[in-house]
Amino acid sequence: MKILVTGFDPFGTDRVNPALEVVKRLPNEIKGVQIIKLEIPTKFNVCAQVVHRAIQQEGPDYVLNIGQAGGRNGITPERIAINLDDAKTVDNAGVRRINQPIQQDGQPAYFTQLPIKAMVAAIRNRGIISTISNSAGTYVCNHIMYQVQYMRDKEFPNIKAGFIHIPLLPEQVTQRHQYQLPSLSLETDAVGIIAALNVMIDRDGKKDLFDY
Ligand code: PCA
Repeated sequence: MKILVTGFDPFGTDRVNPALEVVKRLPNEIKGVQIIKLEIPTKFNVCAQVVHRAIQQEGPDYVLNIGQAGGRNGITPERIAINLDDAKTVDNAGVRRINQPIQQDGQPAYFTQLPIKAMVAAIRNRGIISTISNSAGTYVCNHIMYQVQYMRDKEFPNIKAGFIHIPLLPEQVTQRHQYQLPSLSLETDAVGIIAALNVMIDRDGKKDLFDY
């Protein structure tokens, strides 16, 4: 089995992205499952092209995209991706997409195939705050989650995919001088993401908790 895990590069005023940093820290293998790590650009469409190429090359069983969510206080697996780009700011290519569907012939929304309830439970078991999120926003993170689901819909039906948002790092909060914002250390991010990956591996082929 193979899991492709991606992390976005820094965007906006931030110089680091915890998503990319945590991806770099992951082991190359968990329980005999190969973990393929990929940096992707915080750019509409381009990020999807990069992931599409990696899926073609690697043929992963799972795709897990990870991104930063400033203001969140825990590790939040996303339940759903919607067919809409509506950005408050430009992406790393200087593009701002407003009220635009991502794919004309895609579904309005796609649910993740990941066992997000079991993932949340496992992350909490490590003493880390974790809740399911019901919106990945309308910026590049929702975009990539939607695009991977669209690829699954049209081209790679056997892939299971999903997205996890993680909080800012303490140093990002300090740099912004927005001291009221919550943060999580990279060490804790890594513990949480590894717990989530273990659940994905253990529950492969089984239903999610509470789905019975
Ligand atoms: N977070 C942004 C895009 C890249 C990232 O890490 C988002 O939540 O859309």
